[in-house]
Amino acid sequence: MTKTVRLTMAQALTRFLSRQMTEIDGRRVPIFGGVWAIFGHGNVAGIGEALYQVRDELPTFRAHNEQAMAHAAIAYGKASFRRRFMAATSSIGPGALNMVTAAALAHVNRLPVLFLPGDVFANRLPDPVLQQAEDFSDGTASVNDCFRPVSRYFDRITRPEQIIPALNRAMQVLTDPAECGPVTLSLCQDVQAEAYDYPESLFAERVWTPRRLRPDRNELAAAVAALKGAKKPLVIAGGGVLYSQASDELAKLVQGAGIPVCETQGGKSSLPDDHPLNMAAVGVTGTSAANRLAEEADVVLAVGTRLQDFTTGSWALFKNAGRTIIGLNTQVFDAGKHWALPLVADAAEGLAELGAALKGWKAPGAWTDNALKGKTEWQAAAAKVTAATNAAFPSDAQVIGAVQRAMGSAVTLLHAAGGLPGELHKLWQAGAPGSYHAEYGFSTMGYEIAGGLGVKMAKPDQEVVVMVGDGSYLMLNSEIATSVMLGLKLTIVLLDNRGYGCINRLQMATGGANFNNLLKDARHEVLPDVDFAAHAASMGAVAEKVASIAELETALAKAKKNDKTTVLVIDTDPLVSTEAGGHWWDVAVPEVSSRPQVNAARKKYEEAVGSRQG
Ligand SMILES: Cc1ncc(C[n+]2csc(CCOP(=O)(O)OP(=O)(O)O)c2C)c(N)n1
Ligand SMILES: [Mg+2]
Repeated sequence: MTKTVRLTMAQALTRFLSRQMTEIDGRRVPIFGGVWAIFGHGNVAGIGEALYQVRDELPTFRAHNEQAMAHAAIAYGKASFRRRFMAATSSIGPGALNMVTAAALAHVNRLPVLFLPGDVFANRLPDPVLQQAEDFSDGTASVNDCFRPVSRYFDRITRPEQIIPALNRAMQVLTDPAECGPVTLSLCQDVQAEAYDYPESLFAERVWTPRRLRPDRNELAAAVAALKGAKKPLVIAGGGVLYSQASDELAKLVQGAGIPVCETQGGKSSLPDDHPLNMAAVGVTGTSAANRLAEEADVVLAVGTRLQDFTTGSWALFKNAGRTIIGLNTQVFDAGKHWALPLVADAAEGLAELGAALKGWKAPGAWTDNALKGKTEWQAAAAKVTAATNAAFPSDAQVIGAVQRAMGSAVTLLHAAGGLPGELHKLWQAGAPGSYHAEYGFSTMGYEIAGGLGVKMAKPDQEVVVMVGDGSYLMLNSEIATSVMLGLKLTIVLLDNRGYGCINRLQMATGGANFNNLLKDARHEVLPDVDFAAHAASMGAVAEKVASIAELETALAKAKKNDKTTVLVIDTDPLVSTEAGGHWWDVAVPEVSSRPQVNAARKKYEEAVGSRQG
């Protein structure tokens, strides 16, 4: 007879989660770092009670906003190189839907997170319940169906025993490098509380280790042949290099063969910035060193990247008509993009096997020398724009320079939206793998602060520096209070340019009038003058408005020594961004307009689109 234990579905679920383990540096640790929860109707009585039962093995953390707590959970998974992750549970209705944007963020970025939103009654007897949306034609629909397109695996649990296969599938998706993404188990509230005789074996401790696919023999041979024939090879390092922890294999391959490397937003810090072959950022927010090579490259080895438009310059960056792209990726979908030669494999395994097969082969010396020269030129250009200044309204680049000088490269730097991602991608000098944390797949305003909290939970010994614009800060800042409450220190640098600076610049670049982006250009009776320092201080942070770059550096040095979340506010210039480097990006400009500036921008746009190489 199978031994069973009588538990509610919610109790079985939380007990199961608490028994899932992984190994980090030879040490067995729980694979779930904890559960973020905001309780309400639909989860307090079921999941809430069950989380209390396991609170010592599987800690629960309380947040202020469901989207933000999900950001923290996702950032935790990213900062852990997807080896560990978190869950997030909400009440039904608005609490659940607040997590949908975060689910999309995790989906786009291929990051593991387990969503446990409460759902309406499976038995439907009390319908319509508080917060239930009624569908006139579909009795099975609930608002949680919104999670379907933004989950890698979605399931609605309408009977307690369904959780058994659902948890099996959930763990497969969360731990598989190719499938990895958000899992949503939508938990009907009556079913959470229903008891079932679960097999005891369900709660046995399991240890999950990341799957490392080795390349197919034929695909490897084709990739090696392409690389051996290359005169101008280039590696693009994406986030997959970091998740696979493949930096050593990458360095070995490119050093052996003299191949320059450039990095996507997700892949930045695959090699340290000062590695001679690291040309740093590629694409729309790329360095001149990287982009010049990308234009000429005849074989592009794209490792662990989705090749999104910021990387490919909307597919106008690679100008060598005879180029071959090799897609080294665990996911077939990514490996074969744009007719790439697929090399389906784990990044570390794939790079190691390529390295072995290429042993003794070297890229033409002139190509490698040209790369090294380009890097030196770029470094000079970058030093110029990040140098200290006395300007009353410094540029983002000058603030980045100050943060870098004060904090060094050993911190983990985090950003997500606004003008900062482009500037940081170009200019931040990253150190160890994972020390540069960009959410630039979904570029979600409001990821920054809560994301920083998740990184700090994953790496408690690291200084976590969050750089954020005034717009993102105003959108979602409430987890500052949580960081103070949990004693998890963040250093937040807030750049106040009084509006949506980067979108204002994009508006101007597409011929638009200055309209509805900067506060001064938006309809107003009173021009807002938000006291960000007072606002942050009200949540318990140490907060200060600094008047100059020099003051910022002093304040950062002070912040390094204290152990409390610190918010430093600096006024910046909304109109300036770094001109060096960069590349065209496809943003559709109106075909007809009464504005001559739009017509001029359209003309330029058509020229750019016309020069795109399929
Ligand atoms: C949730 C969300 N809404 C809208 C956008 C579009 N968007 C991208 S950047 C941006 C402005 C960000 O303003 P701020 O944080 O002040 O940064 P700045 O552009 O001024 O550097 C907007 C509206 C987005 N990325 N995310
Ligand atoms: Mg702004």
